[in-house]
Parts: sequence; structure tokens; C-alpha cells
Amino acid sequence: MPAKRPHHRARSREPHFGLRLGVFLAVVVLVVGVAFWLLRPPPSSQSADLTVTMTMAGFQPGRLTIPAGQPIAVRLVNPDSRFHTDGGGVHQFAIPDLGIDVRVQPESAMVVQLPAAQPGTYAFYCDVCCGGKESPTMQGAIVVG
Ligand SMILES: [Cu+2]
Repeated sequence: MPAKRPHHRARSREPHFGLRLGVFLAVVVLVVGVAFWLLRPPPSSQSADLTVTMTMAGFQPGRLTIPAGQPIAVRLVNPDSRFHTDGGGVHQFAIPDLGIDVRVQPESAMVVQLPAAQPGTYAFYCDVCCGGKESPTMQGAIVVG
């Protein structure tokens, strides 16, 4: 009758056991890391119907046309750096008649949901930089129709 071989003990005495464990742990860390990276919340990649870029030069485009009676998602992109002395690179997107008033931090983007609106022209502005909302550079309009 053959003697029972102590498998586990023999394995743990293998000279490369520590190396294998190290490789295994490295793979686990890599897989978990990739999983977290893939599952990270996308802060600026939300889908939007329109994109408005806001800089010290103004809003681009400064005039938007959207359909009446349906909500619209607008992606606001602020490529300005925080080293701007004028407002620290922050831009505002305010549409008083639609109850919208958000600020976009420097070198970032956000998606703002415009509510369904009646046909008409709705002014928007940034009051942070460039002399405030009276400055023609930081004004625009949304034409709902
Ligand atoms: Cu501004």
C-alpha cells in the first residue's frame, strides 16, 4: 500500500512558492485596480445635446437654438486655467428666466439640464469675470422655438 503523500507540505516547500504568491497578489491588485478604474464615475463624459465652451473671450456658441417643450442637456466646458486673475478662471452660466445658475470650475466641464421651456429668447450671462454681466463678452441667448 503506497504511503500517503503530503501534497500541501510538499508544495509549500517549493523554492518558488513565495515568487508565485507575489505574482498572484500582483495580478489581483492589477485586476482590482483596473475594475475600479473602469467603474469610476465619469465626471465630464455625461451625454449632452449641446456643448457650450466658456472662456474669457465669451461663450461659444453665444446663441443656441433649442426646441420648445422638451428638456435639453447642455455640456458646459471651461478650458480656462485657475491662474486667471479675473475670477480665478471660474465661469458662470446663469439663465434667470429658466432658474439656472451654475458655476463651472477652471479646466473642467459639467452637464446642466435645461427645463422644458416655452418659445422665446432667454438671455444667459457670466457675472464672474470680464466686468460682470453687463459686459457684452459674457452674454448669450437661448432661442427656444
Ligand atoms: Cu466668465
